[in-house]
Amino acid sequence: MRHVVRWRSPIRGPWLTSMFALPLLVGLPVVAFTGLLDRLAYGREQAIPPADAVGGLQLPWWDWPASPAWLFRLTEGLHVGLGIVLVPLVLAKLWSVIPKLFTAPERNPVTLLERLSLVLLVGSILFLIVTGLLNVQYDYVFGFSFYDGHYAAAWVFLASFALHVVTKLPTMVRSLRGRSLRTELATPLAATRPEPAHPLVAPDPDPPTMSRRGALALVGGGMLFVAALTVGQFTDRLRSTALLLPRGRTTAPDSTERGGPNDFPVNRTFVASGIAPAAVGSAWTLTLTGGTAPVVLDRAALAALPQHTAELPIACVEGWSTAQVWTGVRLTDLARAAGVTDPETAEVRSAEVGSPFARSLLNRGQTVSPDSLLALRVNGAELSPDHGYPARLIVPALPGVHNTKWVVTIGFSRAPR
Ligand SMILES: Nc1nc2c(c(=O)[nH]1)N[C@H]1C(S)=C(S)[C@@H](COP(=O)(O)O)O[C@H]1N2
Ligand SMILES: [Mo]
Repeated sequence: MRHVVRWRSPIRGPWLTSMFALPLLVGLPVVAFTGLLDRLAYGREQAIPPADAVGGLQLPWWDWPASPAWLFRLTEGLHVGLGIVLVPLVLAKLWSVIPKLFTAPERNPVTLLERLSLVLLVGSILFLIVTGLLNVQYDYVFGFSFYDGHYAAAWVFLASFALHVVTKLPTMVRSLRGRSLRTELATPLAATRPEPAHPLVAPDPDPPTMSRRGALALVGGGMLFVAALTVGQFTDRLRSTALLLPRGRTTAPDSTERGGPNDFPVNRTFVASGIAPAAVGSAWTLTLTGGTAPVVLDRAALAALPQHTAELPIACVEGWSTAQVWTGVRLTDLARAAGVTDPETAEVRSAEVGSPFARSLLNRGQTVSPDSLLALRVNGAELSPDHGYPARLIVPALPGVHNTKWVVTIGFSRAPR
């Protein structure tokens, strides 16, 4: 192989690369698997349809369950949280193999194919990181669907990752066996020498400026730092520390809700929804359909129905999550009020128009769960306008985005007989 550029770090080599690779070998499949689960949780007929196959790649669909209530909070939290924490490690791994990407491959089909799979692996993982981070930080800044783009790239990643693991696993094991971690951890800068000759090892290295243990500590420290900035996204008590992910921190700083029962993250504020205040004022009504005739309830009638309280999370696909205590009317009680005793699905609509989040379609398990509520109150107080007053949907294990706020209609379908 011919070196096009000269790389001089004396600590680059197969052992260091393998040390970076080992935790990725465990962590990246977890990120990928939970990401695919999140897509399943999103549902196939939901408002922003991930519905149909992207490029012919279809997941086997099954109905996302409504129990345990924390399921989506866990899968989404793992996907986004672990995905973010692994970024320094991915970058370190890329740094460690960079000479390989700049050597001209031999012109035989096998090495060319291997090189192509590496390009796809590196390209897809960078694409996934960038789109994922942008989606957490900003509303849809892409010229394409985040959902479809991120999903299609995930398949490119999975295929090239699998090929990479199969072809490189023996090298990784051999490299790790070749040096003792204990010895490396005891080796200071002054005693740091290059690994034996290898395509990754610089032929004429510069003197070391960092030991291998220093490099491991730098990357590990970077991961811990990122983790510390991220953990507040998922932890109500540490919310204010979530510096990396500003949308999850709290309600607006100038909000009158600060410190009150409605002080938890808001995705879209009432003002941003564009709903006319009169539409959710004293003239507001809820229309239930699916029975022989529509049933219309005002808020007093709704409040007079049996009220049920449950602690349920909101877990946003953007990564933040929170758990709050919600009180409202069970969907099954609303179905009965509508004249549907054995509901199959529920289609919930908001007073908001023109937003993909203004409609939510629930499967049977989500419709009949005893904790699935049309909530009127949170933490013992009336819902604030930002959290969906007069009424909002809250369903266990449902992705946050489908917990529609400012609800005006619920349509039930009957179980087929
Ligand atoms: N009508 C409507 N409902 C909505 C949204 C919206 O923009 N419009 N945002 C959804 C999203 S993405 C999330 S994460 C949750 C957040 O609920 P919260 O703002 O009460 O915390 O509301 C969901 N319900
Ligand atoms: Mo969300």
